[in-house]
Amino acid sequence: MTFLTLPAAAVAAHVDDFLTSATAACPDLSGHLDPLRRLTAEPPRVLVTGSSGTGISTLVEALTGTPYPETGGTVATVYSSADRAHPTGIPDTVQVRRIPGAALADLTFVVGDDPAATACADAVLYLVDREPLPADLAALRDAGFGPRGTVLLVSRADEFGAGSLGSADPVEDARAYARSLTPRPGTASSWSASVAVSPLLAVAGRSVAVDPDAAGRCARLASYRPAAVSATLLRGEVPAGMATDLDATGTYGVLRAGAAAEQGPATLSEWLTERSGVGDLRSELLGPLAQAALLRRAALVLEQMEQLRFTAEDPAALTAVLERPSSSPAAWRIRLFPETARLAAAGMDDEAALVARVVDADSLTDLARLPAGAAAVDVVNGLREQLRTVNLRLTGFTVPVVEAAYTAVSVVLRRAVAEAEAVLGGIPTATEHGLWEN
Ligand SMILES: Nc1nc2c(ncn2[C@@H]2O[C@H](COP(=O)(O)OP(=O)(O)OP(=O)(O)O)[C@@H](O)[C@H]2O)c(=O)[nH]1
Ligand SMILES: [Mg+2]
Repeated sequence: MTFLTLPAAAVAAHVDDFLTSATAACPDLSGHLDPLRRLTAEPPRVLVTGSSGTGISTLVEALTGTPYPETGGTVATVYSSADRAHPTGIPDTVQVRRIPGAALADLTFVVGDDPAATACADAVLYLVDREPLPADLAALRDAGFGPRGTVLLVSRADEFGAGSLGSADPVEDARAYARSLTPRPGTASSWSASVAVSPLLAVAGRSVAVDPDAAGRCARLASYRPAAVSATLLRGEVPAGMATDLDATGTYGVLRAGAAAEQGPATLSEWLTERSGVGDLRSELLGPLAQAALLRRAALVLEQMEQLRFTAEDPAALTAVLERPSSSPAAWRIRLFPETARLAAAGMDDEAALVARVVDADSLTDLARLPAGAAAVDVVNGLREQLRTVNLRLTGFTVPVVEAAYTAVSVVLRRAVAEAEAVLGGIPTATEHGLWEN
C-alpha cells in the first residue's frame, strides 16, 4: 500500500471534466462554475497554526520569505503568489498578501485563529514544542482536516529536550521523536506525518544568504568556544555581539555553527537551512499533504456543484451530469476521501483509518489487505470478509457519520468483490468498470 497513489493530475482532470460538462449542460451556472474551476487550479492552501509561542509567526516568515508583521499579526491572512491570480473565495475578513518570488509558486499559506482562516484552507500544519496534549488533539479535531490533511510539527527543535546545553544534539533528538510520532499506515492517528523544524534556524539561514555583514557574523560564530559560551550564559553576562547571534540563531547556532561558519556565509546558510528541517517539511508539503489537500478540495468542488441543483434553470440537466456513472478511478476516491476527515472530526479514529486504507489501496490484492502475488481465491475471500464486516457494522446501531462513510466503502467493496470474482473465473471485465483502470 502506498499513500494516495492517485496522481494529482487525474484528480484535477476528473473535476475539470465535470465542470466542463456542467457548464455545457447549464450555461446559466457559469457564474458559479467559473470560480470553482479557478479554485481547482489553485495551489493547496495550508493553514499554519498550533499552540501559542511555538514559532508559528517565525515559520510563516521562513515559508513565505517575507517578515511576519509584528502588529496586525492577529488578522487572518492568506499568503499567495503575486504571479498567480487573486485567490478565489476568500471572505472579506481575511486579508490577502500576494508575495512575489518562488516561495509561493506551489503552495499558499493561511494564518490566523479565526474560523474564517480555517475555512480558507485545505490542510493544516500544527506546531507543538512539547508532547501533543489532549488540547492539541481537540484543536486538530475541530480544524477538521483529518489525519491525511494534517502534519504535526515538533517545533523549536533546536531546544528539544535538554536543549543545546545538554550533551545530545537536540535537533537529532527532535527528529527521532518526530519519527516516533509518525503513524504506521493503516493505524489510527490525528495526523499523517510528523516533522521536526526550527523556524528560527530557517529564517537565519535565509538572512545569512542576504546579510551584507555575513562575514562578520561568520567570524563571531566561528570564534565561540562551547564551554566558554555555556559559562557566559549561566552567568547571564552576555556581550552585545553574542546577544545578537543568540537572537538570530539561538543557543544552538552559537554553540554548534562554528565549523560551518568557518567555511563562510554560503556554508553557514546551508548548514542553518539543513538543521532547520524546513527542507523535509517542504517535501511533505509538496508530496502527501498537497495530494490530500487536492482531494479534499476536489470533493468540496463536487459538493458545491451538487448545491447548484437548487440554483440551476434546468436542474435535471445538472443532475444528469453529476449522476453520470463515472468509470474514472479518481471518482470513488474523491468521494471517499472526505469521509476520513469527517470521521476523525467526530472522534471515530479507527473508522477513519479503515476508510483511509481503502482510499490508499492501489489494487484488489491491496484492498484485500494481502501481499502482492496472493492467490486470486484469497483475494476474493479477503474482500468478501471485509464487505461482510462493513455491512455488519451498517446493520447495527450506526451513527450517521459512520453510516455515510461505510455505505460508500460498501459500494466500493461490492465492486471489488465482483471484479475479483471475474478475475478468479477468468472472465474479462469491461475495462470501464475496473476500480483502478486508467
Ligand atoms: N530557539 C528557537 N526559538 C524560536 C524558534 N522559532 C521561533 N522562536 C522564538 O520563539 C518565540 C516565539 O516565536 P513566534 O514565531 O512569535 O511564535 P508564535 O507561535 O507565533 O507565538 P505567538 O504568536 O505569540 O503565539 C520568539 O522569540 C522566536 O524568536 C526556533 O526554531 N528555535
Ligand atoms: Mg505569532
